Amino acid sequence: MKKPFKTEAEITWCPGCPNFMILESVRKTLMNLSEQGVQQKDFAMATGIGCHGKMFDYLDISGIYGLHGRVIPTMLGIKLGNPNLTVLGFAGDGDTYAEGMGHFVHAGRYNANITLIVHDNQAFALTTGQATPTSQKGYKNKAMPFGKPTLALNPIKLALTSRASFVARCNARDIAHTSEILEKAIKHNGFSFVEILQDCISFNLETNNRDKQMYKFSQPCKDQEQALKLADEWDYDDGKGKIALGIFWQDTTRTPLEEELPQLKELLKKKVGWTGFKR
Ligand SMILES: Cc1ncc(C[n+]2csc(CCOP(=O)(O)OP(=O)(O)O)c2C)c(N)n1
Ligand code: SF4
Ligand SMILES: [Mg+2]
Repeated sequence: MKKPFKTEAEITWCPGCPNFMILESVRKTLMNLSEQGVQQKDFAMATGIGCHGKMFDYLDISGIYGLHGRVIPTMLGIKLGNPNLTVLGFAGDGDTYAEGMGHFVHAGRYNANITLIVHDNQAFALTTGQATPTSQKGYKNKAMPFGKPTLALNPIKLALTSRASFVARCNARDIAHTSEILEKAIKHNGFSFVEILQDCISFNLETNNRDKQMYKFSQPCKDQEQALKLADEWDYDDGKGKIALGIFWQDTTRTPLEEELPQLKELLKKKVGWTGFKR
């Protein structure tokens, strides 16, 4: 029998890849939301190109299989076309923090009501494991046999300082927690960024199995200073630091982009996209 929100396409991820768990977390979230009245047709997605991008093939909602690095502009395009859609973006760490970085730093400022989900496996996995901006210093891969010579960036700190109004991190292997965070992210009325730490069992094995380093916190931080401090506990280069999981920041006082633009506000009020707009 067909499972809700799942296509019947054959799954080609490596057997045991935590992407399977991310897919289950997303399905669980969408099933919860559909019980609360959101219909399948109300969701739309954009994906990048990479192992994460295959979410497009396996998740049964409409969308655009985008270009590598262009998940955010594709999501914005969908949102501007019909602000009533619940827009989800599935992106990779290479996709978001390398080629797509210019979009990432502006997304928080724009604050459109969209949810960006980054599958961070600290590698360009689909292209056989080259180093990304979040790979740890010293990571040996085929393109850098002597190890990555540069430091990693911390996307949580970057999102916080780029004014994202919802910033969270979770563990791909914890389906219940990831699904809980995703539901809150989708319900947040503004730009939500969810970084999912994901093992890649074929490349960058050094960063796998970090569950013992991870701990969950329950309440969003009360201010940016506290959120930055928490994000600083682990700098992505460090094999030892404590990895905090939860909602680092949620600002509910901001107005989303769609509500700042009169034409889009009208579409929201009428619950239609541009094709249903009567002048
Ligand atoms: C515009 C463009 N640049 C580069 C590529 C090559 N490319 C395809 S997948 C990929 C790696 C993706 O890595 P990441 O975004 O981390 O996703 P993962 O495979 O790890 O899920 C790259 C570099 C491409 N297809 N298109
Ligand atoms: S290469 Fe890594 S991320 Fe890609 S499917 Fe295999 S285990 Fe998963
Ligand atoms: Mg990756």
